[in-house]
Amino acid sequence: MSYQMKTLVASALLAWSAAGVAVAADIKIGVAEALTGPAAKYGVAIKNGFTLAADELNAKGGINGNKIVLVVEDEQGKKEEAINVFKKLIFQDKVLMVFGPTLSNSAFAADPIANASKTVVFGTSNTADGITNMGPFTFRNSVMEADVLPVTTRAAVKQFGIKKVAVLYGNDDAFTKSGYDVFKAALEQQKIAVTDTETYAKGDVDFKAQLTKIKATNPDAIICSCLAEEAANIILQTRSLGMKQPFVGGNGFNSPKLFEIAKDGADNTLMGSPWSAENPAAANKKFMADYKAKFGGDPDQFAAQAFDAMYIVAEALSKVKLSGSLEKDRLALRDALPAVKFDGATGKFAFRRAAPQGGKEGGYDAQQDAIVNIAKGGKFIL
Ligand code: 1QQ
Repeated sequence: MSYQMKTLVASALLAWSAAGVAVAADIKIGVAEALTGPAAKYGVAIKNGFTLAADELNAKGGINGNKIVLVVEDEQGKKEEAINVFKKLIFQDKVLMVFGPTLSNSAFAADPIANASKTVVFGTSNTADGITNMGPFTFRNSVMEADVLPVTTRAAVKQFGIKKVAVLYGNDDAFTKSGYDVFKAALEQQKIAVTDTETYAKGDVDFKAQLTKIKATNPDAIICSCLAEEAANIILQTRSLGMKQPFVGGNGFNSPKLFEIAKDGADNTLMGSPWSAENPAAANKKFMADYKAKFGGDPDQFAAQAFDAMYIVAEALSKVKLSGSLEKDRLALRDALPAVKFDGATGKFAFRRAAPQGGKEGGYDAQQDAIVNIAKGGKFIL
């Protein structure tokens, strides 16, 4: 099209919209996830979940006739990259909102940028305490460890008659540290003795020193606040030391990566999650079948949460009359989101307002029940 033609078409569109006739526009949504690096197993599943939902929504005509366009960036599971990517999406690409980042650790670095620029940031996998205390523009549909781990611990006591446990966690990651704090409180509250507490650092691959100490204290189970790859290697090395204890883990365990590495060494691991492949609800069955058809593999919890999150945003956007002013539209989305209720692949969902902290307004957490799963033969079952 020539320049003159383009100008003509543009002014015709403007005249149209000024006359109150809706003009279809793209809705740009930023996706900032760990697509490479150790957290990529989570991040790629998350990206797939968004893609599946956005494609479905667009195939049905988009949102009030407007097409969803995902602007996808790789934040590599690193704080600095999450900051860079958030800045690019918010200031350069001028997206309406941002999904991500994958790890809580990165969210603590990047979410303040979204809050300062009054742009919704929606985490679908951030479960550490304090995420939504970063400000009123932070939302998540991932269920926080504080809501999941006490339930999982109680189930472990019931299942295995546990009286004393050893605890192992990563001490330089926001999620694994937060999970540790929550486990510690739950164990105290449920009067379960701790025989030993051990830590490791990001990137560690040899856990034998810690595990040998744990072995000497003869716990009934091992509590592990760990991301999937570390958890899997810890389990493998536990078995190679001849230890048979069951594991109890958090959200980080819920990845196919756990079984790719630990195989049936992970049997009897307990993990709490709102999503299960065994949930027979129609919405979940359809999600699982469509995911498999599109990506050639089975979805996981993280794909399911991303898929639902896109529908939650779509529901909010369906109530918003987009004005074309980015600032106004970002605020309108922020104001429409809290009221959304949804029943999707992860079941019934609503938002719950986070309490203000340090004089700062809170964002919105997930109000959703966790189901405790147990690992058998290389997968989690109910
Ligand atoms: C967090 C998590 C991880 C397991 C993300 C995939 O829950 O960092 O909060």
